[in-house]
Amino acid sequence: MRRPLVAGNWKMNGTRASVAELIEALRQQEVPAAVEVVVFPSCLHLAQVVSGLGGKAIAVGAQDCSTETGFGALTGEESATQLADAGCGWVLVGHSERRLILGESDEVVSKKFSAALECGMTPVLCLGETLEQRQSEQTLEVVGRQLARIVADAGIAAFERAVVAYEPVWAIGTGLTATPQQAQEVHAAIRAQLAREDQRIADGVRILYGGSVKADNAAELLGMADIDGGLIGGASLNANDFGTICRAAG
Ligand code: G2H
Repeated sequence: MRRPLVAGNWKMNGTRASVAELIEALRQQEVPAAVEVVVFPSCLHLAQVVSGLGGKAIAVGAQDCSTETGFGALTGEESATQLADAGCGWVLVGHSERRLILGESDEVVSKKFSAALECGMTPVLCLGETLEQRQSEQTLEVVGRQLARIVADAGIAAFERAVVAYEPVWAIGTGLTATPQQAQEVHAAIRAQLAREDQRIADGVRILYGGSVKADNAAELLGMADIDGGLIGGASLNANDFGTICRAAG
């Protein structure tokens, strides 16, 4: 009932030449029609990727957006208005690298989430706990608090047009992966929290797992009941690995 979704977060990687090669390699990949695929290149390469993947069933998103919509004096920012105009239908909000390294608060994440929706984009809301929080058994509390802030500000109906990604910080780019059972437990808790607001919306929302998903562990993770796809970092830079992960989701 929930269409599998595989998202590739290219992070701060790529040159025009390497992105051209990656586009060409992605175009060669067979992806089941049942699986929805979106890639998130650097802002610098959005236009190149939108035009390079044109005609392929791979959508393009941005890794971040401004809290402000429209146009104005905000040096270095891109608004969801501009990103949508550039051909992006999707945007990541609240990735842990932005929360922890760049100091984005729940308030800022919430504003970006609403800005994306206002401009007709699908926000992918990233949630996750640090290693210290997991070790002190605060995982569900931390993730629940991050989610509650968005539900309170945007309303549960917003989740009919949004995707959630659970990314344990300790598993991001470290080679450590949550076990399928650890991930499933948090995914189920996220869905239960949304279900307390609206069962139908909770049943329909897609919850992705992210954190060192690779070609060889994807099938097991994506096979769990409440894991509806993956947010893939490092492995999305290799078209063969990314294609394998997309096929595992189908
Ligand atoms: C988590 C993930 C993609 P990686 O950040 O967002 O990255 O797969 O490299 O852990």
